[in-house]
Amino acid sequence: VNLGQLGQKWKSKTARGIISLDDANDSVKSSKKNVYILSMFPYPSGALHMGHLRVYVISDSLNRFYKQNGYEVIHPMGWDAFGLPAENAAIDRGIDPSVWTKDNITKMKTQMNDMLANFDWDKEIATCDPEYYKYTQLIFLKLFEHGLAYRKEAEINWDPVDKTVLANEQVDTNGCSWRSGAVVEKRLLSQWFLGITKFAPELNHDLKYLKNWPSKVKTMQRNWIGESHGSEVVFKIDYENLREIAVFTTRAETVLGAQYLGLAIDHPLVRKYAFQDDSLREFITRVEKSSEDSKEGYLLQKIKAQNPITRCDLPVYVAPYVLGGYGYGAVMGCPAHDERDYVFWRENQPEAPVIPCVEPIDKGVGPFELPFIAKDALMSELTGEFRGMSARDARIKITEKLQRDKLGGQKTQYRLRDWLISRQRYWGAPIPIIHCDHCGTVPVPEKDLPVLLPTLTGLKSRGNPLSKISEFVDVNCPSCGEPAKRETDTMDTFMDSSWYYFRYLDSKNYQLPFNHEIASKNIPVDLYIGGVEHAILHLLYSRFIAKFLGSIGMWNGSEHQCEPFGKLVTQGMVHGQTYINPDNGKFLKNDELEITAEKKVVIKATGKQPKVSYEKMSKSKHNGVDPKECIEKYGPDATRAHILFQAPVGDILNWDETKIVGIERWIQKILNITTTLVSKGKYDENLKMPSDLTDNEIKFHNEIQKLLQNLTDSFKKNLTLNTVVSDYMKFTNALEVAIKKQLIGDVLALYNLKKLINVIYPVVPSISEEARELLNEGQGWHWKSCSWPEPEAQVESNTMDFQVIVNGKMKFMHNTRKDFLGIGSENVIAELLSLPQGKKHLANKDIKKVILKKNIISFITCK
Ligand code: ANZ
Ligand code: ZN
Repeated sequence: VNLGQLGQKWKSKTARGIISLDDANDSVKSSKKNVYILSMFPYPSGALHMGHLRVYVISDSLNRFYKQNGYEVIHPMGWDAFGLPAENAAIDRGIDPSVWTKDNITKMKTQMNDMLANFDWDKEIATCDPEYYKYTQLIFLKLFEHGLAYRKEAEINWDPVDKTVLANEQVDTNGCSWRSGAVVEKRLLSQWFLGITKFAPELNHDLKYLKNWPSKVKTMQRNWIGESHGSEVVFKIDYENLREIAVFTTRAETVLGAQYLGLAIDHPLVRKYAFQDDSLREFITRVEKSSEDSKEGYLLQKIKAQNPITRCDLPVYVAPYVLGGYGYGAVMGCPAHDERDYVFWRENQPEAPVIPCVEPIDKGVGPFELPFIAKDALMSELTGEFRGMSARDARIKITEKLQRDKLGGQKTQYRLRDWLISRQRYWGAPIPIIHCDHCGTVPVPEKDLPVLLPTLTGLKSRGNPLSKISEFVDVNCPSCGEPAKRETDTMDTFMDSSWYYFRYLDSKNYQLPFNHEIASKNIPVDLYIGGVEHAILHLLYSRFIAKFLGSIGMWNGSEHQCEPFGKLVTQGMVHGQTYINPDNGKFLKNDELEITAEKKVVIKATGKQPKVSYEKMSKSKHNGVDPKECIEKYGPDATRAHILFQAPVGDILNWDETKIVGIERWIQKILNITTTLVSKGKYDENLKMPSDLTDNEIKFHNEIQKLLQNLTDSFKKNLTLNTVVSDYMKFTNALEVAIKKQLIGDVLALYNLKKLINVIYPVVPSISEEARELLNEGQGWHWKSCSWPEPEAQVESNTMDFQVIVNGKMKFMHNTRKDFLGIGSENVIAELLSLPQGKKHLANKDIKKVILKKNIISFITCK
């Protein structure tokens, strides 16, 4: 058969879903439970790539499995449709980004149908659809209302050619834009932020409830949030109207050895000082420009900081290694106990001593090496009342004292920063804010949502066209009615994708983003499948928004601490076969290679063999594979089975098409078995398992039940979808052999063929349907039920294996009826002697003793 054509034949039916489940028995139907299976929605670039194919094969197989098991499956699909590529394509081609996007959506939907992915298209959403972004804007307004959306000056990466803000990841190591190549400038701009840091404690602690997330992903989230337990220490100063500098430390006990304070270059005090100090301004400019880690500091002559414990005065430096965005942007420098502080102090105060305040527990007499950074230490003799105390105890005591003196106390710090969502771009959800000279920042009233993106007939230039469209910008203030200006920034597309799984559940709701009850019933999503590249940002933003929406009562997730995703599966990447020229290390194209008569791949030009490896698919490596071509060539079923079979879902998949023949052979076998059985005669559609089974039939039956149990577990518990395919093959082979060798009767064969046809449905749906049709046509049946075959009880055999032991050595096994030993030793010996093995070991032997016990027949003989 031509598998490509077969896929086409069944496409419309199997892609639409389970065609036969309605015929499943009523007990299944009445006990329907919900399960929400979600795969990360794609950016509508126009074509599916192998990563998409892999993730949707996984989610669709599970979707079909759960449907067969009587679940009400929620399996939606949509489009993460805002973003830069649409805008750039529109500029290059002079078309509206929405037109380009809609076009691509149509193309990709066709491809999803071609791969037989069965999505609930009635739930479909596109984030660029006004009916969707209306609610993205509403969520923004809710955040604003709760003080979680605010505008602040921030230093951003500005691309002067593309006229846009760039994310840090879009600036290369030379400080140039990845797209335009221009040298990126730092600019201070007013930007919108979301207060995700307010949720940092929950985002960190609730990770412990995510038992079904890969621990790797949880670790990445934990590191990103970066919770750190320590102390705040306040140093008194007297500079103009400023009275104190606070620092964050995880080593409060080292306050006794603090020798200076270090401030980040954007610390407010430094900015203030720089107003009156030209050389500080020069220093700052120099440091900002240089890409190296500068060790040079700048002493603020006019400031002294008082140590809150020792009351000594300390010098204050501007120290470029101190990060502006962490803690208080200030450190207490302890050269004796911190590597960076040590380096800084040596550089800036080469003559000054380095004074330790803690020492090794097993110090001995001699000096010890500095910096001494172990946390497990004793307070040195210089520390007065703390002397001899463990560093840990001193840390607690000192923090308590600071707290009493109102000069600090316990403090938990997070590395996580607030989320910058402003984009100076057209193709995104407009931020629903109006700037009024009289009223300030005014939210757009909910009734006026959505703030529609104006349609553009032709985007000509890069940058944000919104600011140039006066119909968009010039509005009246909703509060005082005076002329005002609309905000022209649009939102980061991560904002669109932070709540889409709520909207799927209620995508036709035109009053609310989603209904409270529906969301509370179905979220957390039972199974979320997607790429590990989203392990940090997308998942963190989604968790934040879900928790926020929970906190304002939009849904109730109390049992799950308002977590959006119950189980997370991160699928591995698909790597392509890459050929490298051993002479020059260049990646070879297909047409630079040929296959020899011995079926070896060689380089045309040199006849040499290329180096073969598997690498991430990319244009430059000429190793990309197009899912579309694959599906046309091998059909959707073989492609799906191949993808699952090649690697466990979480592993890298090395795409090797030569291995697909194995899958094709297996599929062919199923269809052959079906035709063979059809030719054997006509049977009743509702055939039951025969009651008197022969030994061979019992063995066969029991083997199949084991496979069915494995298959059920693989789908439900372990998600080992690669072993699903190998178990399918085992099932098929067992059936084929049993029929060929006539080990089982036709009724039992047909009975199990029906199971096989149903059990393969999740992975190869159109093959399942084809075999069903062959069977129905051949037998004149109307068999439609597609429900999952539960494993049946094992049947106990009438026979068993006996070990035959001669003089303590196991010689052979004998399979015979269970009551064999009851017939007496004479008869046992007689039966054994009738076997070739028995003759070999027992004939002409003088048997002294026979022991019959359980499954053992033991002989003692004379030589
Ligand atoms: C004094 C000290 C002594 C420190 C010592 C360490 C060792 P984590 O665990 O990452 O939270 N620190 C605080 N704010 C900083 C900033 N804005 N930029 C750079 N470094 C900063 O690290 C906390 C430690 O990092 C703090 O503890 C502080 O140095 C430094 F023997 O304070 B420590
Ligand atoms: Zn106003």
